[in-house]
Amino acid sequence: MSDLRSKFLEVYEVLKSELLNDPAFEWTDTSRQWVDRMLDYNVPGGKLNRGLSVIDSYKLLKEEKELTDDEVFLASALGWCIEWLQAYFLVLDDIMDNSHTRRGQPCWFRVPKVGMIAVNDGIILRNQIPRILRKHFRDKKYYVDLLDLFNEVEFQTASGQMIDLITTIEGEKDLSKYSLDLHRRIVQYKTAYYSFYISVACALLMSGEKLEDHLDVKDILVDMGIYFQVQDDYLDCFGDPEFIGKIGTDIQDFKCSWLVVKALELCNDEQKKSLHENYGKEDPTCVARVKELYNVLDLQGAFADFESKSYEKLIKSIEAHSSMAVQAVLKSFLAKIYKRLK
Ligand code: DMA
Ligand code: MG
Ligand code: MG
Ligand code: MG
Repeated sequence: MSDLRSKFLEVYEVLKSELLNDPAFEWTDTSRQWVDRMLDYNVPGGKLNRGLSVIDSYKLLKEEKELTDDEVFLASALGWCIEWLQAYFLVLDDIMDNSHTRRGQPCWFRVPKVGMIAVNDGIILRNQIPRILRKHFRDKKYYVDLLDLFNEVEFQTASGQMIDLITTIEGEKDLSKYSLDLHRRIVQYKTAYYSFYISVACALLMSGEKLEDHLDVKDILVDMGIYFQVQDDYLDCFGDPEFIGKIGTDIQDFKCSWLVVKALELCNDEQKKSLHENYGKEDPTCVARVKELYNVLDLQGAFADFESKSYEKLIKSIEAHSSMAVQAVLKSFLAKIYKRLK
C-alpha cells in the first residue's frame, strides 16, 4: 500500500475513535459497537478516490513545498468527510434503488438485523460530518466556508437524487420523457458536485483561496463529473459485477441512464416498441431483451466514441486554464477516471 494511502487510513482510525467517544452522547457498549461496525462496513471500503484527491490537490496547489504533518492530517480529515458524505448517500441510494451488492458485499440494509435501521445509520453518517469539521476546523478562517460548501453540495446531490427517482414513479413510466438534457440534469446534480467539485473546493479553501474566484475550475469539474456518471451508467450494464463490486439495477429500475437515452436515439420503430415493452421490469427475460437490444445497437461502440470525445474536450478546457498548478490538479483527476473499469 502506498504511503499516502496508509497515512490516510490511519486518519480514519483517529476520526472514528473520536466519534465513538463523542462526549455529546451517553455511549453504551452496544451502541458503540453498532456505530463502529456500521462505519467500518460503509465508510472505508471504496476506491477512496474522492478522499485521497483532497490531499493530492492540496499538494499540487502548494507546488513543490513539502506538506507538514498537520497539513496532511487536515487534508485527510476533509477527504474523510467526503467519504462520509459518499457513505451516507450510498446507504440510502441502495435502499431506494433496491440494489443487492455494493463494494463486493451485500448492501448495508440487506445485512441481517440491519434492514431499515440503515435509514437512521445514513442520518448518523451525515451528522458525523459537521462533528468532524467542528473538532478539527473550528478555529480556521475558512470554517464557515467549509460548512457552507458541504451544505450546498448535499443540497445539490439530494436534488439530483430526487429527479433521478421521480422519473421512475410507478404508473408514470414513460420513456418518451427521457432525453439527453434530462439525463445531464440528473447526473450533474446527483454525482458531479459531490464526486469531483467538493474535493478540489476543500483543497482550495485549505490553501486560503475563495471559491468564487474559481468558477472556471468548477465548470470543468462538473463536466468531468457528468462524464464519470456516464461511465457509471455504462458499467451498470456492461461492467463486470465481480470487479465493480455491485450488480446493476438501472434497467429494472427504469432509470434515465445514458444507455437508454442513447438507445432511444439510435433505434427504429420496432426496436423502440420492444424497449417500451421491456424497460423497467423485474422479469429477467425483459432485462435480457433490453441488453440484447443494447448490443444490436452497438452501445459499446457509442460509449467508446463518447469516452474519447469527452476526454479530448476535457483536456482542451483544462489546457486553456491559466494556472499550471490547477491544470495539474485537473489532469490528475482525469487520469484517475479515464477508461476506468470500476
Ligand atoms: C449515484 O447514482 C448517485 C448517488 C448520489 C449515490 P447511482 O444510483 O447510479 O449509483 P450506483 O450505481 O453506485 O448505485
Ligand atoms: Mg444506485
Ligand atoms: Mg441511484
Ligand atoms: Mg449507477
